[in-house]
Amino acid sequence: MKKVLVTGFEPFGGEPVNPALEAVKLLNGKQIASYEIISRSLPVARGRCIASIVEQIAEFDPELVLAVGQAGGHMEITVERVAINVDDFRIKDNDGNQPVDEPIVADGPVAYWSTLPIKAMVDKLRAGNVPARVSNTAGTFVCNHLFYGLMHALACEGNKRRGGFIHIPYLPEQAARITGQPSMALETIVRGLELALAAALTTTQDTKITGGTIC
Ligand code: PCA
Repeated sequence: MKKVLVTGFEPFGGEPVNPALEAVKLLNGKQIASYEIISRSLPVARGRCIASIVEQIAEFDPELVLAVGQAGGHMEITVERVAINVDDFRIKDNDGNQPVDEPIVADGPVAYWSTLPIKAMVDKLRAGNVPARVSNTAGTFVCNHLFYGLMHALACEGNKRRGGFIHIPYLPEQAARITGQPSMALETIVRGLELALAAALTTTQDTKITGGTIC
């Protein structure tokens, strides 16, 4: 059976859990649109997370790769449009790195687009009653770093497999501790990821519907 690799990050920034890892663990071994889902964890570490996903791609030979990360403060599941070639870390990663304005790939392109149908994915989530939107920035921390590294690796192979990134909100148990932050139940996040994967696997030409912002 054809495979899909879904990754989730380990906890970081002092949090005991990362909803991305909790959610992707629940997808491991499932079947979506005749594809087998393989989920794996990644370290929140500059460089090492890219090396790890590249190894996982070599091991499983997936048709599609979806990376998932926590975005504290987000109210919806956000499907990322673009990864940019810069590391500008506001906090240290789990290895203690804190680069400022450094390229992820020296002499790499400024940015890579997701090669997933981001509009169709958002549409499918909303139709399934899961709050979602397109996001035009994955930040400048480890998630953007991994997203850029992933898209660079896929481009270097000739884009024979598709890839992209999704950010998800805090879990209610995290928001209850931090206070004043939005959250989403784990079961809703998991259902959202399943819908997003189903849309990505069954859509080759993205839907032309607006997902932009004014500023
Ligand atoms: N979120 C962070 C890094 C790991 C994660 O889950 C980010 O958005 O960069």
